Amino acid sequence: MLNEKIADIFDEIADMYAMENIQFKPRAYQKAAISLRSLNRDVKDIYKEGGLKALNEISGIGESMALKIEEIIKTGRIKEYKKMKKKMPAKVEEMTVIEGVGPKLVKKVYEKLGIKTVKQLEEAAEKGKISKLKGMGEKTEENILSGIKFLEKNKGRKLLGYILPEALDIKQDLINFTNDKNIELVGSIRRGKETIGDIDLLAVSNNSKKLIDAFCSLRQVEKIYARGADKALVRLKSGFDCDLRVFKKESYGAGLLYFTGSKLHNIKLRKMAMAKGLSLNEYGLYKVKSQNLKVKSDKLKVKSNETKTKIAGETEKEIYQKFGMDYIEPELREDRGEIEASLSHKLPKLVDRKDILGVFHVHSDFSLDAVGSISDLVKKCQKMGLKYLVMGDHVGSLKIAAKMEGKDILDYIKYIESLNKKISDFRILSGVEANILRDGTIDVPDNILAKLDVVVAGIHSVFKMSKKEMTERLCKAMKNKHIDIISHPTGKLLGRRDEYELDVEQVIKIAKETKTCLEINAFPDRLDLNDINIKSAIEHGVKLAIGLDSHSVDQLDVLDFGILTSRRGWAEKKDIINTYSVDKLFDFLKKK
Ligand code: DGT
Ligand code: CA
Ligand code: CA
Repeated sequence: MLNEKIADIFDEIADMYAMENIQFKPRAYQKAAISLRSLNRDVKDIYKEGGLKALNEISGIGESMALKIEEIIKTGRIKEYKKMKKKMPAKVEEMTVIEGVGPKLVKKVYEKLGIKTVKQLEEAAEKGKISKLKGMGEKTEENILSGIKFLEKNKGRKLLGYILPEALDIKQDLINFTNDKNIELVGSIRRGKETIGDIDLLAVSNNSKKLIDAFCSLRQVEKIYARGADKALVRLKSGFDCDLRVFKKESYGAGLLYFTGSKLHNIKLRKMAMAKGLSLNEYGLYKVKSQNLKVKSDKLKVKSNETKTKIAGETEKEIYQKFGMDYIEPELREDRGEIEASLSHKLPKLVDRKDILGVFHVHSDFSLDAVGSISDLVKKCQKMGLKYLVMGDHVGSLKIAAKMEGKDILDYIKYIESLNKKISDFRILSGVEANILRDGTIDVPDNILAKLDVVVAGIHSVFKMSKKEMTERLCKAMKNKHIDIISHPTGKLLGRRDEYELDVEQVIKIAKETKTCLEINAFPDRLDLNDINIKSAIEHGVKLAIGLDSHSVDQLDVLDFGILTSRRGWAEKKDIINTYSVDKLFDFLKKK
């Protein structure tokens, strides 16, 4: 789709305006980019049907952005962008992906040192040239280097949130193409892991040639690495690798089990099989009998001969059953105690999409930071079968949004009340996301926090602190009785930066003591808390809230990633407050 290409250009233009200290313009381009990325139709088609007017009607796209889109559709380029690129030939987008590198830094290193690429930036930092520039110190230089290293270390792995839609598309195309219904995503995608190495598909078919041919000729395929009778490996145009393996019906379960992984889970199962005189591979579970055969020849030789009888293979469930185990959900298959829990019939009953009644931490255009009005968000939530929506627009002094303070927040609460009067069988809760300052305080007065239904608070600046200081900062915030939920508690950005220094165990302990919820941030770049921390929080009796951190109506769909991550953390319905009814939620919030 053209949408993605235009969105990338808009992002770059936004950065270039930010370089020049031009206000407002960057925001318009960024918002238009978000809105283009979340459209599920090609803008080209929208334009063809309804012209400029239709473009203008897309939420988040104003008149001037509509004109830019028209220009690129008609002429294939944007004049303004070409002009800017001449002045600033550095690869702005490539460089600003590095944590700690913003547009202004890019401008400075280009103007002073002629740096245009990440590679040149790395070389200059290594030689100590950056710290010598005015206004930059050794700290900046260190940050640049560690940011680049982090990117390199994570190269090759993609975020679940970006790869899953494409994987589902491919699966659906294959199903449509071949009429074979039994095609499944396996590997780390089926386990819902936060980052993914490659897409794995598994199919059942008696005509594997037809399926392999269809797979290799999919429109998404760029290159075929390998192609055999029952498997193929391709490179997709989007840059991902994708595997397909075809199985016969009688081995489907064993194939699913093997290729879903994880490797550690498989290895443990295979060892258990061996200890029982069984053998497990991707085709089935077998009983092994070894007999000593006496073979007559010149000398009497004793030869050991193994015979294998298949005892299970068609479904995963029957294989687990042969081990005396309950079925283990894919999200748990990491060898983190699930095999033992299954053997003693103590597996958790994982939270499910249908248990979810409401969503937290949703941004809207009220604070000018997101696209989509609260009314539109409500409509989408209702379509999703939800009963309530807890708003979470930014407030306080943070620069990322138009400042919403004091009276603005009161207006926001009133506005939400007025909307609530117009809808039935659904409730909007007034809520905000506030900033936890360096000293653990919040930059919104208590009397205003008290008027909101739900206060989410998170760290959005000053990430570099000692472990002790950072832990105290978060704990102090949790002791504030108005704060209900801590957003993205560990602060990591997948593929971009690690967690800040933090004693997570201590945070969990204080969360329990203060009756504060911790967030499971569902946004693909965050997924924070992660699976391991979720499990630990649950073991300590802390309640968790799936927060979407969405910035457009379509982004409400990230809920699915929040659920997958919760399940990977062994969460049950009772652990996740999104499963509470509105009444139960209010009761719960009152207890703090
Ligand atoms: P990824 O792609 O790095 O995100 O992770 P996975 O888990 O999808 O790994 P992948 O694609 O290499 O392989 C898919 C599954 O196949 C994996 O989860 C378990 C199984 N598998 C692959 N190699 C081995 C192996 O050497 N031993 C065993 N037991 N299983 C394997
Ligand atoms: Ca994989
Ligand atoms: Ca693979």
